[in-house]
Amino acid sequence: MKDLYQNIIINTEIGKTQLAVLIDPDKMAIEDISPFLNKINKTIATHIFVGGSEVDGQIDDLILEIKAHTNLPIVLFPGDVNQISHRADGILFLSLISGRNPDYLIGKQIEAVKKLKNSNLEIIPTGYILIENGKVTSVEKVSVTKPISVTELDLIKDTAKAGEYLGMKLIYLEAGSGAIKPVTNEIIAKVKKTLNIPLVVGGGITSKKSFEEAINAGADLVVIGTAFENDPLFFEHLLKPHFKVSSK
Ligand code: 1GP
Repeated sequence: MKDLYQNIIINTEIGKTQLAVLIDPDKMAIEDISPFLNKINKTIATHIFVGGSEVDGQIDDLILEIKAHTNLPIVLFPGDVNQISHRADGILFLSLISGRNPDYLIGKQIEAVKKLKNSNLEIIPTGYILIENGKVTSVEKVSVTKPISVTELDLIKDTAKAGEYLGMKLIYLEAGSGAIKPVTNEIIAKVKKTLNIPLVVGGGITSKKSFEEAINAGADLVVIGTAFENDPLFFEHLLKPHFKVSSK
C-alpha cells in the first residue's frame, strides 16, 4: 500500500508540483514501455495514470511492464470496468458528475464492485467533470454525455462542490484527451477556490507553459498524455533539475 491519497494531500499542502503521465493502453505497445519510462523517470512526474476511453481487453501485462520500469505509483484511470487491474496501486473511482447518464454516474461503479472487493487497490472516489474544449472528445462519445460549457462557471463550480459534499476525495476537471483548448485558468482558479479537496486538471495540455499556468491557477495535480505520445522530446521540458544540461 503506497498511501496514494495521503501523499496527494501532503503534496497539495506543501505546494509540491504533481504531474501524472497518462498511458493509454490503446496507444502504447508493451515493447515501447521501457524506453518511454526511462525518459519519464528523468522528469518531475509524480504518478503514472493508466486508462483510456476505448480500451478493449486486459491491461495486466502492460501494468506489470510499467511496474518493472518505474517506482512511480500506478493509478488506474479507467474508461470502463474491464480496465481494472489488481496489479496497479490505486484507482480513480470516477463518477461523471457533469453528465446525466446513470451508467457513468453509478452503473459502471456497481459493476466494478466485484473486481474491487478482491483487490488491494487504493480506491480514490473522484468527481469527474467534463468541460467543453472545442471538439467532441472520446469521453463525450463513449459516455453519451454533454460537457459543461466554459461559460457556465457557476455550474462548473457548484458541480465540483456537490462532488465534495457527496464525499468525493478528488475533483478532476477534464477537457478530454487531445482537447484543442485545455480547461481555462479562470475555471481552474474559481473551482480551486471553492474546494477543500485536491483538484486534478487534464486534457489538451501540450506545453510547459500551459502546464505551469494550470499549476499556478490552482491545479494540484496535472495529467498529460497526448503531448508525451506525440512528441518524443516533450519530456525534456519537464526534466528534474539535476537532469538538466547546464547552459554554460
Ligand atoms: C485525458 O486528461 C487526460 O483524460 C490527458 O489529456 O491526452 O490531452 O494530455 P491529454
